[in-house]
Amino acid sequence: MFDKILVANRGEIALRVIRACREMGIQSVAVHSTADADAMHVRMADESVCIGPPPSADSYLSMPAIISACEITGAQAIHPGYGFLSENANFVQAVEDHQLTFIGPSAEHIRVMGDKITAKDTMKKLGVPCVPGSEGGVPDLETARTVAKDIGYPVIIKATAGGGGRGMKLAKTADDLESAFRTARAEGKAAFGNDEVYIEKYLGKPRHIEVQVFGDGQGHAVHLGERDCSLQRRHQKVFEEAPGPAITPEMRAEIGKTCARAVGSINYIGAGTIEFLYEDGNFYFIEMNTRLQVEHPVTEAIFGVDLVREQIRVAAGLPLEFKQDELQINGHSIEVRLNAEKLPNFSPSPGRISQYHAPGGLGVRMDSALYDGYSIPPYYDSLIGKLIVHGRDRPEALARLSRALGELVVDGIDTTIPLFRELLNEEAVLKGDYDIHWLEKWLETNLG
Ligand code: MV4
Repeated sequence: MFDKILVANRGEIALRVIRACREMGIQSVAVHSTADADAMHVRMADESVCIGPPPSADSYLSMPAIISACEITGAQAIHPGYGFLSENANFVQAVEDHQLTFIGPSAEHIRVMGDKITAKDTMKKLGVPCVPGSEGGVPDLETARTVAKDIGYPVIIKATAGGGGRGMKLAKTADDLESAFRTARAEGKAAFGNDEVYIEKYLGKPRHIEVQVFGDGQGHAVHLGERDCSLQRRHQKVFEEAPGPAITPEMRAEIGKTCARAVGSINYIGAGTIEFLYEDGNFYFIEMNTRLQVEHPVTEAIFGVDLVREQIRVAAGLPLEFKQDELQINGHSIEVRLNAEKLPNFSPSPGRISQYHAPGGLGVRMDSALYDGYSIPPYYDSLIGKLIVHGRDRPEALARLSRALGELVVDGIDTTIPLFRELLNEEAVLKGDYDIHWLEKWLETNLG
């Protein structure tokens, strides 16, 4: 096992990793920009290293600065958290070239899943159900017309280097195809330097269901059920839950088995998430994320496992601490993402926290790096914390969420907390009866 791990991140996820290290008797090293000298992750780690000026490109994204920080402190492994360098295959390569361990998947798996066409091709060959669409890339407009006519309109054109909603264009009819094709290409080229696109049948009212998988890198893999993350705004999740309210135990077992078999057969190591659109009882693969996700705590709550601990164990060459048949779902969990944003436009709201009070009690987990008097710097994303509740069933989790939101105090800045208090009055949220478009429509009606 490692003696010392460097955490290449900030905010609540850096705390999350430091906490796992401490429970495992592993020393932790925080890295920080000059804007984060007073940040909680710096205080909570055993050691810290300043790695550069405020812009992420010069600090949290600086590979030489982070690798140097390992060499200075003697850290043997790097946990990337989410975002930043967590899905950067070149970084994994650089880490390994320096005889350090990346706590996460191989550079090759990150590369394969980072290209959406190769990801889909790989999953299809492994027996994972995919959205009907083109075989690989679509090189020109003529091919696009043939494919679209074949699968039937509406279709969606997606940039292979995209993901998270970028470089994606809908063509409702044949009249829209040329424009959608050209725009998706241009966006892919501009944003990612890659103009390759592919085509899928457009699903009109799906849910976003993602399956948590975990591999030991030796061909053994398990699944930890699904999360329903349909409540999103501009491709940013705001409310996530596990298990999915629309998923039966039989469907879970079937899709879970398919996903675990798929990642086991490629010797995947660490945590991964296989994203699906779910409509009319069918799962359709869209993307795979090769990182620990923001919403991992809802899975931890219902399975009673520490996913970061397991990431560290498998990176050190140890086996997983549980087998598939030992994983049982207990109750229901919901997470809400608390952002420093001003409603109704969700504009960033950095500034000083004059008062912070975290909720507590049975079934309440608050993952946040806030403290009284902390100033949220304007350079990074607006996530200030995650409130995660766990109950014996969904109604109990909802009641607990409502109660915990009532206890939570974040003063001095604007936050998205009032939004959750309102959402908990909505029939659709209370019943779990929503799709990926529900929240945007609700915001339009209620805040627009
Ligand atoms: C789709 C789709 C409908 N049909 N693909 C958006 C982000 C990226 N991960 C995939 N996305 C979508 N792909 C087909 N074939 C609709 C979306 C989509 C969406 C997906 C998940 C959660 C929220 C969404 C909001 C708008 C569109």
